[in-house]
Amino acid sequence: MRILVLNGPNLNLLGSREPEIYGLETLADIEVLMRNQAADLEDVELAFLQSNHEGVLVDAIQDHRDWDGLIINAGALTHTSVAIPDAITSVGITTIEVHLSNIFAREAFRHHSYISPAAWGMITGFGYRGYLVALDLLHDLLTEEAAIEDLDED
Ligand code: CA2
Repeated sequence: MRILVLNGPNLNLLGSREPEIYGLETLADIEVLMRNQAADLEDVELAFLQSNHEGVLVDAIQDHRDWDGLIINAGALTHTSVAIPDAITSVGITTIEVHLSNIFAREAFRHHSYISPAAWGMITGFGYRGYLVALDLLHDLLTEEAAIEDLDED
């Protein structure tokens, strides 16, 4: 089971600024935690990418079109990008949207996500823990999807 983890603009700054909003963990810390969890799940391969550029994120989604799942925190592009949800929908990858902060408890412009309609669901407001919950959920969901496909083949 191959899962791509994408992080958008400014998330490379995690751990260095605004810890009261985004927590103390760096993106590298989150990657280590997710890789440890993936090792426990045994059948999961992870790839990580952070970019400040919308097109790089779109390219990454297209390049991983054969992968099984996507965990994405598109950062501020969540509230502006049409190209990212279009890419997700085009490749048909099972997706969970994650936000460190609770976007609904913040400024009104953060309440709307263009990513959500293309995603299976959203986890928002639990800091780095959201990424770990997303990995668990995606693993569960993809395992279930594979079992249903097996049944359909019988
Ligand atoms: O809560 C989230 O995860 C967000 O996706 C983070 C975005 C924000 O624009 C979204 O509304 C919600 C911002 C990421 C900026 O990350 C920083 C991390 C540390 C220091 C400064 C910015």
